[in-house]
Amino acid sequence: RIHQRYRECRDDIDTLSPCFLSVYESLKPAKEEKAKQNELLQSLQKSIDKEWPNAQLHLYGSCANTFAFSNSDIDICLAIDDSNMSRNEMLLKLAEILQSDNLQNVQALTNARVPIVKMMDPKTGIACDICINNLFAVANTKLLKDYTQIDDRLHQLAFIVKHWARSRAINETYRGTLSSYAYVLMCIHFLQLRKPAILPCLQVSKCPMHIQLGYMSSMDSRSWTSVQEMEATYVLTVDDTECAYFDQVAKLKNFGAQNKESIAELLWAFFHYWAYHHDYTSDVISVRTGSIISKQLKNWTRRVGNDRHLICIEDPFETSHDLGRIVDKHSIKILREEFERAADILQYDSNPSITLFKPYIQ
Ligand code: 3AT
Ligand code: MG
Repeated sequence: RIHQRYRECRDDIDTLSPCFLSVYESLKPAKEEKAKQNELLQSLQKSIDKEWPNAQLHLYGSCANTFAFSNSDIDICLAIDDSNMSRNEMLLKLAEILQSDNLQNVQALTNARVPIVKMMDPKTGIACDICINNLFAVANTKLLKDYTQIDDRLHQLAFIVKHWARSRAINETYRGTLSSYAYVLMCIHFLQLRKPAILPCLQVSKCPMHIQLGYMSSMDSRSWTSVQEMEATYVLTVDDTECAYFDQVAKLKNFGAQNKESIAELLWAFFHYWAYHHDYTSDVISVRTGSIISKQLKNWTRRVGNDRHLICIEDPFETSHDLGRIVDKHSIKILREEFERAADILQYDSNPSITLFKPYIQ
């Protein structure tokens, strides 16, 4: 480990970028998919309006945060203020509405961690999960999407990491590995910590200003001003928690320009970080502060019930929520072996953009 920790990046690393970029291009969904999703959303909104005229449907998850592959399922949140009904009653009623609208395979999963109605639209073939009043997910979806507007390398890195995780069967929360949402947060955090930084910390009002300004030292004066003015321009209050951050990201378009690292170098460094540098015993990654914070500070030092905190990823808004808590003794070993495998492939393999994604056969 010590030896790997200090190894230098291979000399030909930049020649690998075009291959990774073509993998990335092949993963991006076609534009028509978006149109089909919107069509479905509008027709669902019409069915809901008849029963609940004040309810709103919001897309969230990968189809709304720009990190969706082709043919992904879509995640929808029904925002409704109806104090006469419990959430389960609403879910059952929603299932009834959808069924009478000829949607297929309608199923209400009232006991899931996030209770949902599942269904499939026979016209477009799109599968959908609908949850109720999960507004944290709406806010974190927008945060992820806003980060992607700042530097294209986030989108490239996160797509490739998601594809790798899916190919290697380590994107399965029901088996104790990480969600897509967790992988995207890992990518954002990694880019916040590059030197010079590729991404800022948008939840800046909670973060000491000198840290932000330190990152910006070599930028032009116009961007400098916009960062000094960086304050919460988006606020959504969910269950007494304020989800607030600076969302005028068009002003931060050049933020990462000082950093010239290519996608291949970033992938190399990302996997090396998680394989050989991250301190799994003491550290928590925090997109909210754009820094590493300690497990001690969060009181995540030992197992509580089923939450083990063996890899700690702080949720940017629900800050008591560790996205790694589902990872257990067995799956942390698998994850770390996969990080090491990926790091070693990027270091030595002659064809890493193929080998990296070799499907894991169970
Ligand atoms: P896929 O392309 O579907 O794999 P996704 O981004 O849709 O990726 P998920 O299906 O894992 O990701 O989750 C859907 C959204 O739900 C993403 C995020 O807005 C929210 N979400 C997922 N897991 C959590 C969590 N543990 N805490 C808070 N929000 C979450
Ligand atoms: Mg999803």
